[in-house]
Amino acid sequence: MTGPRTRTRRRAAPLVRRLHPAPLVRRLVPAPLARRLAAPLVAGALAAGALALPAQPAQAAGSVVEVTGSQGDWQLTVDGSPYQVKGLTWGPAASDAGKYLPDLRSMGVNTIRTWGTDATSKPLLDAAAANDIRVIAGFWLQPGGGPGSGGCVDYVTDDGYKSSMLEEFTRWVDAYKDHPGVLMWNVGNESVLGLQNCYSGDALEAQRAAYTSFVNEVAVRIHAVDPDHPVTSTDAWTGAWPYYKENAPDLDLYAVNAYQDVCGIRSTWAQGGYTKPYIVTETGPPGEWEVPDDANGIPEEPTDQAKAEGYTAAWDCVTGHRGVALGATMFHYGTEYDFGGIWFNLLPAGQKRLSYYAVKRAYGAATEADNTPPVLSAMSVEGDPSRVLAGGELTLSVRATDPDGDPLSYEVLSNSKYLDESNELTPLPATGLGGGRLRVTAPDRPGVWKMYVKATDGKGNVGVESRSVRVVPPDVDGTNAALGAPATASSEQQGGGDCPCTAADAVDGDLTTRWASDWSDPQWLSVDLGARTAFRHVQLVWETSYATEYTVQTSDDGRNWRTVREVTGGDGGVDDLDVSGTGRYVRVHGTQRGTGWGYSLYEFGVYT
Ligand SMILES: [Ca+2]
Ligand SMILES: [Ca+2]
Repeated sequence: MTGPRTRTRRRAAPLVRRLHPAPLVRRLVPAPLARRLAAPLVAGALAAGALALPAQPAQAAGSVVEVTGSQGDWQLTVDGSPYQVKGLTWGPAASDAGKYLPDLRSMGVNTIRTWGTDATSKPLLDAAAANDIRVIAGFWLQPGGGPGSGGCVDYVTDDGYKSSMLEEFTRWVDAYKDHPGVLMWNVGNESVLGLQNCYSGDALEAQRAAYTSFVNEVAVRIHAVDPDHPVTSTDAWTGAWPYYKENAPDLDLYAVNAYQDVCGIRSTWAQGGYTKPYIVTETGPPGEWEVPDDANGIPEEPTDQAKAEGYTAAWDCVTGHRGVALGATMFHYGTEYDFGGIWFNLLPAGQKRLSYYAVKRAYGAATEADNTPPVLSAMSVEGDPSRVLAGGELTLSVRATDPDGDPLSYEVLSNSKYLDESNELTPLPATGLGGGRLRVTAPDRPGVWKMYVKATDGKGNVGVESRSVRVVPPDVDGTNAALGAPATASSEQQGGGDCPCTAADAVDGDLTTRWASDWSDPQWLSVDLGARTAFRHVQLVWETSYATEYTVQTSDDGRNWRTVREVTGGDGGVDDLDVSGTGRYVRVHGTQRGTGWGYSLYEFGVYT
């Protein structure tokens, strides 16, 4: 049995910590049977469309896309004309393509990138073609690189998986090869990197070789079905390229996702002795996995302005590698409005940010007439951001100006990713104090939170800044008689995550250690004060696994208990109880858990 998920922040190996939307895994994993049934229908529909061609010129035969030129002087051509990939990765549902693609076109975007291709891709390809945009159509292979991709494949021995993917991919290439929305095929995403989550040492090397050999096999098969579109394969860093160089000679070009390191690709390409050009399939400002930590020990998110400059700089480095870098699909035309969405999306919840306009400028579209977003600066937390009292008043301050003079509306949101890996943003009721000062009630759960201030201009634009605060339990007057006293419990979680989590861990005065019980009711934790002691306050600091119903009890012999307080409707966080009692033993007796896990207390204080 493993306990509640580890609360300590897990920082995986560099590059793995992608705030990926994992779009494919969610979108592209319908039940296998459904996919098999859908395939002939789509093929049939395409056949019918082909018969109706004269009446539908927009669905004319696909383009011929080629990588032409010679070493260091390559270009991509579409029907013979030079084509620089000015792209964005695509986040919304394919069914929303008609809504968003005209906007992408207005940004100067000519290309979008996806992570998977199947029957659901047709509306996206149709809308792309209608808007003179082309798609780098992805095919997903396990394990992938980002969280949520998951799965481990044995590329050395698992012929079943490989033949199934080969059949799957070529089926969709065959279905869409004549579609004018297709630019190229992209096989896999960050699996050379992702395999490190499954293997190590010589086995990892063998898997990486087998994976890139398989990618080559897919490329050969795609070329046989569709000679008119290039095939590439994305990985997470140029460290994957030696494997492709060795094992995937049939790729037409390389592809790499690079954020902070995007400007270093040029030199690694030159040093690697490669004989193929490349595209950058994800880039933008530095990610969560590559920024320095702030004073509270969590990754310091770049400001909106820094992010916007990040896109501009990335594009400059891509275009600076003339004749070799054939363009980029920057990350990310996404609308998710959450932790990852605020980090990377150009338009979270559909509201456009400085980075949206930076990309639009980079791609050569006119922005002079645009109404642009509020510019936030100098966000701060009043008081000590490393010591914010749980449930107390918290005042944030920010300077915001709107280039168009639009009146601004503010919102404050919180996120608990660094406590519990939640991606959600929770709005907090805020009182405007004037002068960019906003007062909210601090979260009740101790730990490091992110606080966001969002300013909207009523013209479809948004500015967002964030800072971290460390929430701590309120001080209690008096002496904590339980501190360091002998403690026992009905059960203790022995292992998993940050455990063992013993009874003593709840009275050690350390907010990073905790007691955790078995996952059943009732459970109790008892502290022996050594002698009959009168107390007047109890403070419980719950971990995520809290109690909704519990009692505080006293005893003189550790066997016969008197209830001095009954709590119902508990919501976790910090419970401060003014309660009078006397006894040698004091215990918390949980009768109803608030989660599917056990009971878990960081600290149990008994104050005299
Ligand atoms: Ca504005
Ligand atoms: Ca503790």
